[in-house]
Amino acid sequence: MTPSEATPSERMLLIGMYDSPFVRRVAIALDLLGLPFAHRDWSVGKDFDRIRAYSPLGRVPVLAPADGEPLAESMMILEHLDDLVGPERALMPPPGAPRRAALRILAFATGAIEKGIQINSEWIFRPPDKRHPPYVERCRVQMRGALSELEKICAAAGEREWLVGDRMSLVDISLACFVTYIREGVREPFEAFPALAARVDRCEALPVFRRYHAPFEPPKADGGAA
Ligand SMILES: N[C@@H](CCC(=O)N[C@@H](CS)C(=O)NCC(=O)O)C(=O)O
Repeated sequence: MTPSEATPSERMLLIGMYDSPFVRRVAIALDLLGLPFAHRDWSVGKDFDRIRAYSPLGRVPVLAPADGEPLAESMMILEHLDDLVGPERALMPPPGAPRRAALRILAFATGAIEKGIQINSEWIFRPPDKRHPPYVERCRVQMRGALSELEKICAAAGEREWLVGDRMSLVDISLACFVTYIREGVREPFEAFPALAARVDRCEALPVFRRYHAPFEPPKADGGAA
């Protein structure tokens, strides 16, 4: 059976809204790999309990296969997707130098997005009198440090179409999803990172990235709205 022949009940279920950069990179990977999936755009605010029924961790993305335990953590989900399609089509570059290069870039991109999410969590989840500006500032310094390294990597890559290897990999997908969240959701100015911004803009113009883009909508800490 090819993926496109899967019936709705045989499809994987992806849980989480596309304004999450982690959910988004999984959706783009599923699409690029031709793996059909059903989607529930549940919010970590108002749909917290529904999400926890699939993953006690209560975070998104969650990927529930048609016939097994749900998986959480986007990187582990993505590794599972690579296993499903096999090494020829996998989105992570093969072991050796290409994978090491990919892991290095992914480490900085992941660090930057984690710091961006921590900056946002401070105002989303904490009341004003419980916020600690020095902590937010520290996160911002760390996020900008990682972005500066990514800028150097993109400047060195110049006009090369993809960052690692000769086709789009998880590196390009993750970089675009994470940087777009930092620009739109954390509102970080990007004048200092022109090569990074230009590379991300090129990816974001592709139809598959447009299909899974949603404007950032902060969840309500009390579960009230988004
Ligand atoms: N390392 C996780 C991060 C997932 C994550 O932080 N998801 C956010 C949405 S962008 C979330 O569920 N936040 C709610 C919470 O942590 O309470 C992954 O890669 O899946």
